[in-house]
Amino acid sequence: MLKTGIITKSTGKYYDIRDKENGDTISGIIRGKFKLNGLKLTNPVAVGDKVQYSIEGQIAIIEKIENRTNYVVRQSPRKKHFLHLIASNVDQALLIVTIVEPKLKQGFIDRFLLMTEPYNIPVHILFNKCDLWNEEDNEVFEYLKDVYTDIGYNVIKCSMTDQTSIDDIKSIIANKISLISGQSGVGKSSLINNLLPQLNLKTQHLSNFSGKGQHTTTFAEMFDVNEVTHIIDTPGIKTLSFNHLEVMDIAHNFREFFKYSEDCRFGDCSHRNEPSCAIKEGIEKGYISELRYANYLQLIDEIENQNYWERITEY
Ligand SMILES: Nc1nc2c(ncn2[C@@H]2O[C@H](COP(=O)(O)OP(=O)(O)OP(=O)(O)O)[C@@H](O)[C@H]2O)c(=O)[nH]1
Ligand SMILES: [Mg+2]
Ligand SMILES: [Zn+2]
Repeated sequence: MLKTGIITKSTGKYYDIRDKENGDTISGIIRGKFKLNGLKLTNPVAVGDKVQYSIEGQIAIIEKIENRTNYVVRQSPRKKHFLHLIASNVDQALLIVTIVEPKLKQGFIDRFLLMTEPYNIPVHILFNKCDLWNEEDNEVFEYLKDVYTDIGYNVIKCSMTDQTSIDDIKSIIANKISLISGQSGVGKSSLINNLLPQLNLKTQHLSNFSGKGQHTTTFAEMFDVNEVTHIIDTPGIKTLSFNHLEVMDIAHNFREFFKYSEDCRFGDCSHRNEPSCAIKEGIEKGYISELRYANYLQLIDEIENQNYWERITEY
């Protein structure tokens, strides 16, 4: 008889499974091979996965992964031809970014949104550490806030030193499973410590603020705020590449481009040099963000260069 449970922690080789019946947590491993859309995965099972398992001695053997309602997946940072699952079956994502300490990487938000868009996972973009902002930083925030609220994302500014911020976030996460993600050092674990002080998670040392330092959180883990509210802490993201995608995948997952693209002359318009392109028209008229467009161009160039390089080195 197989038991059922949910993955609450993934360390690469071992997985914590919380049993559905009794709520106990047991450590498990995977048997067999699992793929995702024909692509290899560095971690076949992710936090949030619902699994069936058997028990052999002290250890659980994961035999089956139940169908996912959604998942967030990235290209593996170490193995280019592998995918890495960040989490599965989430209700929403909290993308934590900073303007300073560490500096926001150009294009990072748009790259992140490429991972949540295929399943329409709602994203709240939290601009953290606003206690450190000067006037200029505030202007950057206001600018970015407009860019992302215009296309339907919830944008807030917050600080982990401010109780009102924490209360706002508490109401955002209530009764949901939330993925907490972002670059290293932005305050993901600090947020979770504020929500669940008893956890006392390790956070980055002040001297390490450059963002180039070590990642403090190294594994994804789900924590329970209460019985119906769960949050998933994840390791900081350094870079996001999308060489497993095609240009049209990118075009379709820039949500406002997709919306207006039905007015492009060509059905497969890449919005670059094609005539009568509704996206370029939208930029001229001001209803599509130039910043989003610049980041889009950068992404599709990257993909094309990569694919070209792979073709000519494949013999
Ligand atoms: N001034 C200020 N510092 C903050 C704020 N939030 C977090 N910090 C500090 O930023 C540093 C990094 O925070 P962490 O919570 O470790 O960041 P993280 O996103 O979990 O980092 P990784 O686990 O490496 O991905 C810590 O020293 C925190 O105390 C904030 O709102 N304001
Ligand atoms: Mg952390
Ligand atoms: Zn177009």
